[in-house]
Amino acid sequence: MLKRKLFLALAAVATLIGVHTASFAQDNKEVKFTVRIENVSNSDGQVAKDGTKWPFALSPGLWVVHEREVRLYREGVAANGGLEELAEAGNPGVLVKNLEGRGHQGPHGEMLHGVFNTPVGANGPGPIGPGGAYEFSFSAKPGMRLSLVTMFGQSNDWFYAPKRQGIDLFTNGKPLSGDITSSFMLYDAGTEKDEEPGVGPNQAPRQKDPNAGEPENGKVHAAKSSAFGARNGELFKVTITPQSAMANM
Ligand SMILES: [Ca+2]
Ligand SMILES: [Ca+2]
Repeated sequence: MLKRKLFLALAAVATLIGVHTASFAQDNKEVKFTVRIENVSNSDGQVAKDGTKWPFALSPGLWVVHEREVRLYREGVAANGGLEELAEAGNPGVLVKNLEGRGHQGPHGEMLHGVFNTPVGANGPGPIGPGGAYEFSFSAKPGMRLSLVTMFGQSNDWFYAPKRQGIDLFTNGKPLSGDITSSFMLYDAGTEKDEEPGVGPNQAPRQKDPNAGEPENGKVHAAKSSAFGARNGELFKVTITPQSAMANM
């Protein structure tokens, strides 16, 4: 079983590498990066106040590599429909559609985006529970930054994202490499009133429909009241690996 799983994981990575090398091989200034989002939370689960154990999970999400600020969310501003869908239902589909109206070249600068929705080794889209991981790759050149959003599973409307400007992919021309987990913040989309994570009746997988829950009518804000906001490295890990050698192929 384990061997097969590893094979599938390697096959998935090989596919990603193949696609992106073909698309960007002409521009040797670009560096190919691979990002891995891993759920490193305790496989025994998180413990609710009533003793219920529930698994920490992250949803499928959206990544964007951009020159100008991309504004997937703005603190202090009401969430748009796309962010609400991501934060409440773990579905990046509407956010992706919003981005497709913007050109890759133009007033917003160069931009590329994609969805991560299939866990490494899995056959189809789904969230990642303890031990699970998403991976995606892209090519970028100096001046570009990475943004991404993923829902905190079993919350009402929480999501993780880096600061609004995104994460610089280069410093003085040198590509970013290593653990970037601390660059992510936990936000409350302000669209649905919070229940205790993992046990609330209006959270997936318990809610009756994807939009179930009491409206919050609030604005996007840091989920400061939650202890989870300070537990990044214990719950998930994000690493980025540049493969500079590939840019010269
Ligand atoms: Ca909320
Ligand atoms: Ca809900």
